[in-house]
Amino acid sequence: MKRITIAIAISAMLCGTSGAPAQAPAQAPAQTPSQPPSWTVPPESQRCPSKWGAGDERGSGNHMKPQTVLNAVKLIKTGEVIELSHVLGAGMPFFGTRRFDIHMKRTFMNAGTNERGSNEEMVLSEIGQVGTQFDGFAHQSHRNSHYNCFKTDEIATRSGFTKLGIQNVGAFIARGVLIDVAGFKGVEMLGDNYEVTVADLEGAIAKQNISLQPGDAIIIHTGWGRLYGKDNARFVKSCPGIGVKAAEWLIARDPLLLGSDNWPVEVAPNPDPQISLPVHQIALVVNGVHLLENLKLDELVTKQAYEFAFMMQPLKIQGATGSTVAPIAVR
Ligand code: UVW
Repeated sequence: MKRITIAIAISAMLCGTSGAPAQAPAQAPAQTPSQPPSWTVPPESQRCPSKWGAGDERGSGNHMKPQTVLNAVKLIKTGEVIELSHVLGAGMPFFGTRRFDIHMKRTFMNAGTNERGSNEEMVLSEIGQVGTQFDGFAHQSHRNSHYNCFKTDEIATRSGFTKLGIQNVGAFIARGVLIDVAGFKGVEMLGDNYEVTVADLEGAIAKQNISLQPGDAIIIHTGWGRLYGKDNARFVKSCPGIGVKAAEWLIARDPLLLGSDNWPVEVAPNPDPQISLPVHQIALVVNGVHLLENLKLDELVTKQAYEFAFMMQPLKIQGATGSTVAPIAVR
């Protein structure tokens, strides 16, 4: 009897006296901001249909044309291949509760006199959003509204997105450019929440004697990747990167994608505490420009490879929000 009473008491503590599930502790009421946020999502009337047309799902991926490939291939002079991805494994830094668990299904012997042994693995992971990763347009929204005003509640199902899925993206073979902002600033790594400015981008581009062209895969080196796999707690706690102004400046150059060696491409947290990862919305929701995160840029930077053929094929996962990828630079 005593045991039953204790059990009832514990369950009452967990569920509340009404038997309802325990509520999260009430949050402190949001303080009235003293000034408006530094950026707000433009209304649908201003961003839809996208410049690629009503119903378009490819956004900046529309840059991929045969001529884009031919232009990129012209940049290959020696056949040198530089890998831009980190190895997938338990030692990766993870954003939030993301994980990557690999379980080996160890050797089993097949029937037959040749005694053929087989091995394989089971991977449990947010496979679209871990490691070096490519963001599709289903990944982010403004409230219920995605790129080109597709509505979350109309396209999201238990088995994937019926629109904007990563399988639609296709292969990227395009001109890649590296903008070495850390190098321009004379440091190995920008500060923990340094916001890359338009002047930084312009300065680095001028120093490197390159120019941006529509359809480029634009890759920004912050140096933050030096922490990847070495100090993962610091890597994901914050990061230097582009802010709203630099993102808008880059997107006005009409890129194929924006990539970086940090986890969200953009500065985090945003210097304006009222807004959360605004560059994710500016790129993915408002303009339909893809993001490429957690790039491994050390070799590209050391070799001062500022212009190259960029190649990448996202995994063709039906209805997924993104893809772990292994892009390469070839020159
Ligand atoms: C977020 O959703 C913040 O993740 P990522 O930076 O991986 O796009």
